[in-house]
Amino acid sequence: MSEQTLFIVKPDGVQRKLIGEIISRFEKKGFTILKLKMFTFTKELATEFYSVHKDKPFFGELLEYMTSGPVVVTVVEGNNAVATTRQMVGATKSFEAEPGSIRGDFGLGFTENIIHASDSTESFDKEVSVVFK
Ligand code: FUP
Repeated sequence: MSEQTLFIVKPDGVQRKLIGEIISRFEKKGFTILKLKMFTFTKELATEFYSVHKDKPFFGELLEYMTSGPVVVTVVEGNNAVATTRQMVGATKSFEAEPGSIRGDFGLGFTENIIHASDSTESFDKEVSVVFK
């Protein structure tokens, strides 16, 4: 079933010059790129984006990192997009992520884990409205 989802190349991914590599993987997989934008999160926008985590102990660190430099947000469309994208991204802790996944191939970090992807269509709807408002 064709679906849309969103991924964000996070500040460490941009700094490490992985934008092209990451977008290329999604294109080669067969996804259609619908929207693409580079911007830097303000504290306010990052708080809105990660509102589900706002009471977590790691929230301060997460906010600091997400606002530390530019990100690239992309909306893609294709078969089973949400689950397939999560699989391509890999486990949250990059040091545990499967080789072949983006986090598994390019990182060792936890907070700094290169890429974000929506975890459900509900999250996608919320996230797209925050970053493309
Ligand atoms: P994910 O869906 O894989 O991006 O992970 P989560 O939604 O669980 O967490 C959002 C982000 O918070 C993660 F990408 C990394 C960061 N995080 C921490 O820094 N510390 C934690 O204990 C949990 C998550």
